[in-house]
Amino acid sequence: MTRALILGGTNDANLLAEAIARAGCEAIYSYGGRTRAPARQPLPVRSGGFGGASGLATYIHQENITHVIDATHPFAAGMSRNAAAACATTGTPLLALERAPWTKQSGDNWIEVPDLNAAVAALPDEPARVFLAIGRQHIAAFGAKPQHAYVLRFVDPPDSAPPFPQADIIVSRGPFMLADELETMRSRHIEWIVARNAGGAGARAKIDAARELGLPVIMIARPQLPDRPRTESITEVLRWLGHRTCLGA
Ligand code: 3Y8
Ligand code: NAP
Repeated sequence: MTRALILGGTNDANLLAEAIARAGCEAIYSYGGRTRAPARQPLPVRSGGFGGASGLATYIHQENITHVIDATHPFAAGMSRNAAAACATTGTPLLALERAPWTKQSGDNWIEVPDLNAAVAALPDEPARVFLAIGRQHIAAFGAKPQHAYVLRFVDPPDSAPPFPQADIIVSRGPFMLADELETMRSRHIEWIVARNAGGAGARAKIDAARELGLPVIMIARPQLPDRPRTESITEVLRWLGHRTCLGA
């Protein structure tokens, strides 16, 4: 009998949960517990860390998990690495539901950088108005350039002041629409955008808005993830789960 664990926390994971619930497969949706009011799911939900790869391996045994789907965000590298390790030690089938990275299109003005520190270095020295659309966990590095006026976007209200004097915080979860991104950038006179290459549709509107406004985007490349089977297709995940068996057929 199939019993899947979905490592979630993304738009794609939410769509997968709907499809799995419709197919009648037994599954548990897992959040890392990062946000105060995560999206509701049509499946049983658990929240919070497992306690490293070994904790996840224990969870797999205790919960009789037969399949693990890594549908986390491409920058959730720690979770993905732990999932690969735990599935290897327990011999549990693992499949990543992973969206393709965004690719530069004509009209895009991207400065592609390998990591966060390179993104800070790529900002100009003269003061500018910068849209930091990278959440709140990794903004400390921008304290190295306090001369800029930053516009930040968080899922939940901040619990501490950002490490630079000029910070205007938008509290909003995705997915984001082009018209709203254009309005945000125009009304706040944004000159630079910093983004992670999340891929997918839920946060690409800022990239399209930057192209329309001719604004430079400092695009942070994805971290290296372990080699594991991957797909972009929810149908493929259902086939991989053998969803006929989920219905006990
Ligand atoms: C808790 C689940 C949906 C899902 C929405 C997608 C789209 C918006 C792209 C911008 C970029 C950012 C951030 C982002 C994206 C979707 C999707 C996606 C980027 C939720 C969610 C959880 C999180 C965690 C949160 C991080 C933060 C990152 C905001 C739910 C809404 C900036 C990543 O406050 C915190 O501690 C938040 C932390 C990890 C990155 C960071 O370092 O701050 N996501 N995002 C998941 C969990 O607990 O397991 O609350 O319902 C999911 C979504 N995030 O409803 O359609 O691609 O799927 N999320 C980045 O790309 O840089 C937003 O603002 O333009
Ligand atoms: P991370 O750095 O890769 O993981 C750090 C630790 O958080 C993991 O080792 C694990 O703790 C726990 N964790 C992460 N995701 C989990 C999940 N889905 N279920 C259970 N535990 C989880 O994670 P992150 O980048 O902070 O992302 C956390 C969550 O937010 C993920 O669900 C991810 O899909 C979502 N998200 C992240 C981003 C992003 O930019 N990173 C963007 C959108 C959504 P233990 O080691 O204790 O097991």
